[in-house]
Amino acid sequence: MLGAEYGAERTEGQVPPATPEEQAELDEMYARMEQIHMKPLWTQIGGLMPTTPEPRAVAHHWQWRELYKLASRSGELVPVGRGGERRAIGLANPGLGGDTYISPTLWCAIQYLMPGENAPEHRHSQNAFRFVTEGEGVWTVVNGDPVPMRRGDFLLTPGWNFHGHHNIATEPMAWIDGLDIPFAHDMDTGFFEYGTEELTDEGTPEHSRSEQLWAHPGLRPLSFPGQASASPLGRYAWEHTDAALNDQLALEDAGHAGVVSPGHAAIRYTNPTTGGDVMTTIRAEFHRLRPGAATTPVHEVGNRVFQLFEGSATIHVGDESFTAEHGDILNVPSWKKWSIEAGPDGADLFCFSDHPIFEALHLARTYTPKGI
Ligand code: 1HN
Repeated sequence: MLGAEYGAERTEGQVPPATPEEQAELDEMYARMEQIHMKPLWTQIGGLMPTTPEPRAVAHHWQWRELYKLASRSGELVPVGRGGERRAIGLANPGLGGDTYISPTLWCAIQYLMPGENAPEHRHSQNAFRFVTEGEGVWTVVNGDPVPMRRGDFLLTPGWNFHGHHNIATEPMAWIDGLDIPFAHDMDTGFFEYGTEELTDEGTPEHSRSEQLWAHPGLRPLSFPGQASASPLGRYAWEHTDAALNDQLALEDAGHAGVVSPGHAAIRYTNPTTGGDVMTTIRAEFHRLRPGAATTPVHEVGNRVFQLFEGSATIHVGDESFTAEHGDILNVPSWKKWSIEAGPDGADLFCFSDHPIFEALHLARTYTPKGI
């Protein structure tokens, strides 16, 4: 149906019926093509060039309760250290053939660090972030700068920055990691290097050096002019995200512009040197819905991943609906219509996507169905 709105429905090529003799010749030709690794277009064009995107990835819902239970079990059974590097357990989209890909471009994992544990330093060209679902007590050390990780914080490790983590608390801590590993892997662009086994700075400052420089609203240090392709800010503290969203809803209450749509406040995390996305391959946002409010349904090129942070929501993807609670993770494959309806206590959702890739390549499209 959506295809029709984009142009004429596709018609299959007419293949004239073959006599037994002709069929034998065709079979022989196709067999020879296969032998020397050729494949004709006319047998596959519908799959290669669908009218609108037909993702192999499916929408899938992972329950935080289950993820956490298994991450915690792996904390009892599997040490963290050099070689394995991280106690991170990736989410494998059931449509993607067993690869640890939540979408064709994105990796999403739950990571678990026990009290007193260190995840050793390394660096890779893949871009990475962390979002803290709950807890505190871990510092991630990025290029020697210890960055506190607390509930609701969004933290960056852009490609090729050394990073390791240490838990100084008396409790284990879990968070989610997002990386562009599938994109780097499938495009053969990945590089990796070990750093020190011990962290370069085991300090536990209240604010990272990157926040001291870059976390003052609208104010940039003159010592770092120009644009950086990745945000130099290592931590987007929850208090700022929360306040920004509350203020949008307060403006709505007072009858002023500010929300995306009725009852729907949202922010995008940005690179303070450009105002654009935090990293070249990953976009990150936070959405807050009032009780019962809903987002506008939309189709988009690219892949989104949501984590339900607080409250509850029904997430509609294509013809399916999923009920998400605290910590649950759900992905939206490219071009599947999606919308979110908040539960009775409202809904706070963290969201990341690969949209910057498609915007940079001028492949981005969105489509908002009419009459809804
Ligand atoms: C990585 O370095 C981290 O630094 C997390 O916490 C997940 C998944 C694959 C490869 C490297 C981290 C990762 C990762």
